[in-house]
Amino acid sequence: MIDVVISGTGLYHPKDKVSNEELVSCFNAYVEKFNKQHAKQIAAGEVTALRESDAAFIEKASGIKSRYSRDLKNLLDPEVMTQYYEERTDDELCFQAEAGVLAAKQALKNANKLPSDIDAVIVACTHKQREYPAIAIEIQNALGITGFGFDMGVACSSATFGLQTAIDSIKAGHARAILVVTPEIGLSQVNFRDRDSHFIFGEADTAVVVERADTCKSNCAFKVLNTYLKTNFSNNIRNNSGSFIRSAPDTMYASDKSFYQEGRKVFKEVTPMVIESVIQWLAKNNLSPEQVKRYWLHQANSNMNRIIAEKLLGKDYDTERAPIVLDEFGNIAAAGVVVAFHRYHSDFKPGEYGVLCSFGAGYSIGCLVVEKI
Ligand code: CO8
Repeated sequence: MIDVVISGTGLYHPKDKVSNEELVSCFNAYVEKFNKQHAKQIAAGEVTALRESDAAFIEKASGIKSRYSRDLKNLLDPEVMTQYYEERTDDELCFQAEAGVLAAKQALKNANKLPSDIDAVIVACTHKQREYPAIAIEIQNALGITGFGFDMGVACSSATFGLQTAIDSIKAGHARAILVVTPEIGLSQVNFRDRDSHFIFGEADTAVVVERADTCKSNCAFKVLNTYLKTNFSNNIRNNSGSFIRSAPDTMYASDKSFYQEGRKVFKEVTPMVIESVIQWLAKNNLSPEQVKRYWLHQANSNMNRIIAEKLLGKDYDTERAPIVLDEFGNIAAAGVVVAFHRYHSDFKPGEYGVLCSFGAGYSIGCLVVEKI
């Protein structure tokens, strides 16, 4: 039996931070202009007036205070309200691969590994900049890694599903070590004119080195005791953009071709699913929720994470046991659990347990039970 460890993680994010207030001020300028332009139709009941957004609501309902953006200028321009990505030639490293490489280099350094020690790259994230060639193969090439690479995605659970795939590959003897890279570039998939969701997302890029325990040279590694995946089909988080988009030009830019959700339903349905699943999975490892030092949870909503942590650890739980990074980053989709782990693991002592747990569109839940070695 081959033991597998997480031996290093990396994080890269754009430098520009956007506060709720800045985002709301841009949104409300757009609302004011729209309502003025359509005043007659609104008065005649032909058009519905848009409602303003509110920074205090955003923080209270989600816990989000800021997020990082790659293009502040256009994002905060009420005439544009989206990020632009400059086109590059096919000979240049693409935007997403570049972000992935930056995170991957840091993960390799933290794992004390060279590219020659790695046998595969899995890009596991929500959105891809292009259909093919795989972003993973471009990252593999940029880092000088031999072996194989492929892209995969399960929205917010992409990283945990990718980690299980990598761990299984290593256990099966297909690779000694694998880089799981999660470059979340999803702000281009957000409709910043939609009051319900304009504040939710941010961008960040992560990478994780997983490898055979007997090759590990890291001074901070976690043995993977078990991994668990679960999916339940739901339409409550959806994005209908995809390969058929050119076949329906009339609806190419319709609102269902970007992120949309029934946020309240997601909250109510996913929260109990996560609690029940984690308790069951821990029991399979003869662990009680209390024996787990830290839960690195998906970072979508701090109220959701609080309810989950209260059920697992009791009402008065120490908040360091389920740390929040979404206040700074917003929802960074699949990168959320990895950022929480990356920021909050250095205090672990050998023998202490932790749980990485993602949840989101699908619905999907991915869970890794780990032990510091
Ligand atoms: N400003 C002011 N008021 C607002 C705003 C706003 N921006 N938005 C809504 N309101 C109002 C509503 O109008 C409503 O008032 P009224 O009843 O008078 O109309 C009131 O606030 C309450 O509205 P909601 O019930 O919608 O608000 P909630 O309390 O439910 O909060 C949340 C909304 C924060 C969205 C919350 O429901 C939530 O976080 N739910 C969990 C959702 C979740 O986790 N989703 C996962 C999404 S991500 C994912 O899984 C993968 C997709 C990856 C995409 C990656 C892209 C980068």
